[in-house]
Amino acid sequence: MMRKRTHKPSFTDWHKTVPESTRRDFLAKAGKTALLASLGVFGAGCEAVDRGLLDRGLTPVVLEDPQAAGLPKPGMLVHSEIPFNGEFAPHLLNDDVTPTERHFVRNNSGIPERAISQDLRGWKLVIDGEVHKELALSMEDLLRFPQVTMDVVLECAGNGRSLFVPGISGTPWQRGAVACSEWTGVRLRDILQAAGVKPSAVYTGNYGEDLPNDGGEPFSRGIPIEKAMDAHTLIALKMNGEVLPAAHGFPTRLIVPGWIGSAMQKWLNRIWVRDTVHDSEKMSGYSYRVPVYPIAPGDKPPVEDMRIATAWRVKSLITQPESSLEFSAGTSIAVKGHAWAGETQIDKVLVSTDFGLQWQETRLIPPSNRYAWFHWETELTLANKGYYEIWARASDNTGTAQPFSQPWNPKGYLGNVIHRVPISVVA
Ligand SMILES: Nc1nc2c(c(=O)[nH]1)N[C@H]1C(S)=C(S)[C@@H](COP(=O)(O)O)O[C@H]1N2
Ligand SMILES: [Mo]
Repeated sequence: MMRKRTHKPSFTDWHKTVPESTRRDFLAKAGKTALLASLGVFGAGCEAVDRGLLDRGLTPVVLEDPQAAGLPKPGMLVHSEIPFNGEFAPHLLNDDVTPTERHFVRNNSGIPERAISQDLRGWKLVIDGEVHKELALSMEDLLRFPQVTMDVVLECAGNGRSLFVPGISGTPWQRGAVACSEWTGVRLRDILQAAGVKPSAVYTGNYGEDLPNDGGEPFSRGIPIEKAMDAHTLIALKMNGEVLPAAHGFPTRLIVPGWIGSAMQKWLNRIWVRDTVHDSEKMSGYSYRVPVYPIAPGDKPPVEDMRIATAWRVKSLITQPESSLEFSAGTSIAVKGHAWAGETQIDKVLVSTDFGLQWQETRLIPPSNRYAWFHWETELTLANKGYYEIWARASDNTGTAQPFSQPWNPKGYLGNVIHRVPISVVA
């Protein structure tokens, strides 16, 4: 027997999810001119926009309606509409393979028009730089290569940012900017081999069709050539068996298993093979970089002491029970979740209900393939009434386990502090 408590603890603000009816009028209500001005796109007033004189084809990209791309997804916690960022509560992520309608969305810019209209006309994927033969591949060309299907964890580097103390600006992801969907596509290695990688190749510079609203540098990141040549690194053409949805990168995106989500370029249209570490804006400074040594919370190390964030750390999520449920004393409580570990292997997941004094093992269910998440489950019985927290702690085959307190870094990346789910037990 369980029922929902009426007073939820304040750290689970899922009721902020945008309801169907209000988001529809978001742009209208906000006032387009005010919105543009607030985004710093134009100075005060853009009369042509305000008076509806620009038709869709001429609409500034910042005014693209997320709805055209099927956003927000029902039940999503929306952090921002332009660019669109939204995630799901952990209890909505219980599936072994995350359905597309539960996969978080993280955009740095607008969704390209081509993706929204699913239009392949004029689309090519260019491979250039340190290659013997430059390629410009059409979708038909890509489909001629062997197609590979894998379940892969995709997690934003900033997932869990809202749990860092002191707080950090940026999208305040809770725990749901992670998913494990099924991706189908071509091995990046096969494409690079077709182009003939020169010995001078060091890194890729990946580009997509999305352009920033402020006219700045496009979102571009890269990966070392060794990771690009790994058999698991894909140019994905499908997600969960369907052509890539607009929000997730139509027509192609990179899947770089085990690594932070920003490595997985969406709306991919160019891979520039470079003879140096990719030095775009999003590879430099404090972007997607973490200190090389531990720092005190709130400190900002000099930029030369920052390194590029790559693989995820060992991590787990409790997907059942949902936060803040009430149970009767003495009943069995099913506890479930997932665990994943970047480039290492999950070894075990332990759970505790007494703030870490005692731990119990969970049953581990290995995934279908490497780089997909493990599932774990157990049952708990709490004999006495009271407030409890279910804690889950994963460890990997190198003996590394999740921390109890989040090590801090200036941008709130790679958060992997243990997940704690509050419940109450009544007599
Ligand atoms: N072209 C492009 N690719 C991108 C991004 C982007 O803004 N533009 N965001 C990246 C980041 S930071 C993440 S976490 C993932 C999110 O993928 P998803 O929206 O499919 O969940 O895409 C990555 N690829
Ligand atoms: Mo991200």
